[in-house]
Amino acid sequence: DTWRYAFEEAIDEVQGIFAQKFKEEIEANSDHTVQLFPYGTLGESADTMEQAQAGILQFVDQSPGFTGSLIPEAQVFFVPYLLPQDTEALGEFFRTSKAINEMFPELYAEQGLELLVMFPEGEVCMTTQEPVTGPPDLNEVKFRVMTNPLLVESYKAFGATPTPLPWGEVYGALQTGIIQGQENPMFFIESTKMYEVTEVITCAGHNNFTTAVMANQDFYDGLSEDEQQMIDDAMDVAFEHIIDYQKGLHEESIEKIKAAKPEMQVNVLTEEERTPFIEAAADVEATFLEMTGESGAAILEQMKADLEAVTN
Ligand code: 6CS
Repeated sequence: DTWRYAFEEAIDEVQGIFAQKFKEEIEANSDHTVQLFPYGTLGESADTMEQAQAGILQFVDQSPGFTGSLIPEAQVFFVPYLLPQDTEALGEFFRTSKAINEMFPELYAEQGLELLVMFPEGEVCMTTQEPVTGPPDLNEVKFRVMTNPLLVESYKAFGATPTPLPWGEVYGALQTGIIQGQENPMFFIESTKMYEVTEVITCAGHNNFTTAVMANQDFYDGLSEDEQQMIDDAMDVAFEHIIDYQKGLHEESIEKIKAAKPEMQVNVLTEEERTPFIEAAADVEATFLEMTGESGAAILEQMKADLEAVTN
């Protein structure tokens, strides 16, 4: 039979490359067919999540940027400066983390979802109209964030005026001046041509984009153990493929942006310039703990232990 799998990006963007690898593995190892639905074919991210929960879709890729409104603990990925920028350490963290591989699956299960994998999509950088060297430069800047309460808190702490919007509205809102900034990994800034509607890219090292792939729980539970294992194995293969695929992608994307728009500024903040952003992160962490109580505190503590294990 056919398994339907929706994701939040185009077929040739990171989530699409991952999904294609998964499809290839499943189709090589079984009689199942995987039908891929890239961003835009079934609505916004919130729509595909509803479809996966309802069992219309068997698989969905939704980043915690959106899932945070459904599973508050998933907002932990928006505590600034929690994740390392070192891609080796980051890959190892997602492979080995107890928080990711044991604790989060229980929380997703409460929403009718079998969490299969989480993977990184690259350092998140800001794009704005004016240069940003510290929080005062974000004052009065209406800054688009994914629809996630903690991300709103982050950008408040960074001095901006956060504006949560679904992805589909971002290009137009920047073009018409309704918003003046947004953040995303470099490959996505390039592929979606965010550089056409902003002038400056600023990398402050505050986050790395995380995404998650899950299955409808009833669908997954109804499979044989062999089929479940085949899915888990295909996810593992796709995970290693996507980590490998992203090597050098950030730098290549900067080159492409500069080729397309030579006047685009790309700034990497110095340690000193980062300091006020790092200081603001403590307030965001405190807000995360207020929002999520004991369960959030347990996740955060475990994540810190898991990160410690891969960065030392
Ligand atoms: O900013 C967003 O909404 C989108 N960014 C990425 C990198 N993937 C999907 C998501 O919808």
